[in-house]
Amino acid sequence: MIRNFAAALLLLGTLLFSDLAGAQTAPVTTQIRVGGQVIQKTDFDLSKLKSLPVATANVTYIAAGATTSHSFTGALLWDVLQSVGVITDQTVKNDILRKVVVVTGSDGYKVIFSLGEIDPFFGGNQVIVAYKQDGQLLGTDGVARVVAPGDKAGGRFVSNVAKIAVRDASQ
Ligand SMILES: Nc1nc2c(c(=O)[nH]1)N[C@H]1C(S)=C(S)[C@@H](COP(=O)(O)O)O[C@H]1N2
Ligand SMILES: [Mo]
Repeated sequence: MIRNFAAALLLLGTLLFSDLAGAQTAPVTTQIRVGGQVIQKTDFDLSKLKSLPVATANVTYIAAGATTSHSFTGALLWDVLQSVGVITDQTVKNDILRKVVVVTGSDGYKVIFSLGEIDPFFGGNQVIVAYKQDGQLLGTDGVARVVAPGDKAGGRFVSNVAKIAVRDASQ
């Protein structure tokens, strides 16, 4: 009887809080593993990110229903990927347009960008792997967060980026 009651309470709790399913606290990162379909799998720490050309953006976006504005400084996601070399098949027409990049936070949060949207010859979106927000290092948001200046909401602004992986999405 008591056990049934406990089970019912647990079920009720699960239903009430199911919109938080999967939400985790993110360990603070100090480096990003860049891998998948790249020539040279590489770990990027702050100094390695800083060695790439600097990109900045002032961005206004909606986070949890509130409009927020920040300036971000970092390296272009495209430049990070170029520095490790994206593997493409020269015999496949525009093979780069079949690729996506999976960005994973240290809490397991994941989002996708397509290479077509960040390739300067195609979408050219200035997606940034940002190590500064409003002129300061990110602190509890880790070594870097991703910033997608064209996005209206902050869902793809992954903080505590732990992994960036190139994948072929065409099969
Ligand atoms: N690692 C990680 N990054 C994340 C999230 C998350 O759950 N985990 N949530 C995203 C969502 S839904 C939003 S709206 C923004 C909010 O970021 P900010 O409040 O720091 O601007 O962070 C994004 N980055
Ligand atoms: Mo959000």
